[in-house]
Amino acid sequence: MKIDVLTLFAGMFAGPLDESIIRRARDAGLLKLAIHNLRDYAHDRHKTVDDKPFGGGPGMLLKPEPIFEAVEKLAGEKTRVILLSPSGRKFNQSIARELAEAGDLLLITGHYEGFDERIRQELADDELSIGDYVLTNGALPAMVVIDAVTRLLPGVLGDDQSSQEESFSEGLLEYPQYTRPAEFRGMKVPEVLLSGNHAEIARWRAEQARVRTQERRPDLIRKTE
Ligand code: 4FV
Repeated sequence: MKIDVLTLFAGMFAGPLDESIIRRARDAGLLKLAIHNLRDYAHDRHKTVDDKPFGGGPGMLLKPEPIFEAVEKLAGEKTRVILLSPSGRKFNQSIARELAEAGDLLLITGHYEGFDERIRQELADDELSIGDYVLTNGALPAMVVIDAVTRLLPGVLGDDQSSQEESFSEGLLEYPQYTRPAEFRGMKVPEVLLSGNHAEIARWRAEQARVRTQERRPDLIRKTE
C-alpha cells in the first residue's frame, strides 16, 4: 500500500512511524509512506497556504490552490483522498479494515480553523475524525489512521500477533488476559484459564468480553444486535 500525507508539519511524522511494526512494514515494502510539505505547493514569496475567512470570523483557513495542486500531482486514478477533520465520520476498526483493502491513500491533514470548503467538495473521497476534540493540526490523526491501517495489511502482523482475536474484531471489547506468575501479590489468575479445557476457556472469554462491553460500551452491543 502507498500512503501519501500532505502536511505543514512533516517533522511530526519522524519517530512514531519509524518504530516497531510500522518500521518493519516499511522495510518489507508492505507500506510505502511519503510525507509531503504543503508549502512546496505555494509559489508566492511567502509560500502562503492560508488566508482569512470570507464573512469574517476568527483564525485562518487553508487555501484551495496549494492543496488542489498537490492532490492533482500526487493522487493516482485509484487513490482514495481522505481529509482529516473533526467533522469527518468517526474513525474505527471497521473503517481501518475498509481502508486496508482500499489501495493507495492520500491523507490531507488540517491546520488553522480548517479547510476552504471547495477542498472538501471537489477533492475529498472521504473525511475522517479520530474523535470529538480539537487538535492543533491533523498530523496526529493521520498517524493514527496510518498505524491502525498498516497493521491490518497482509503480512504485517505475524500469525502470533493476529488481528483476529482483538478488541472490536467481533465488535466487542477484549476479554481479560493474564500471563505468569499465576499468583501475584495474592491476586490469582482465574482457575478456568489454568484448566487446559479450551472449550471452557473460550466460553469464559466470550462471556467476559460480553460483560465488559455491556458495562463499558453498551453502544457496541447495540451495534452488533
Ligand atoms: C481532527 C480530529 C482535528 C481541527 C483544527 C486541525 C484539527 C485544525 N482531525 N480528527 N479530531 N483537527 O482536531 O481529525 O485544523
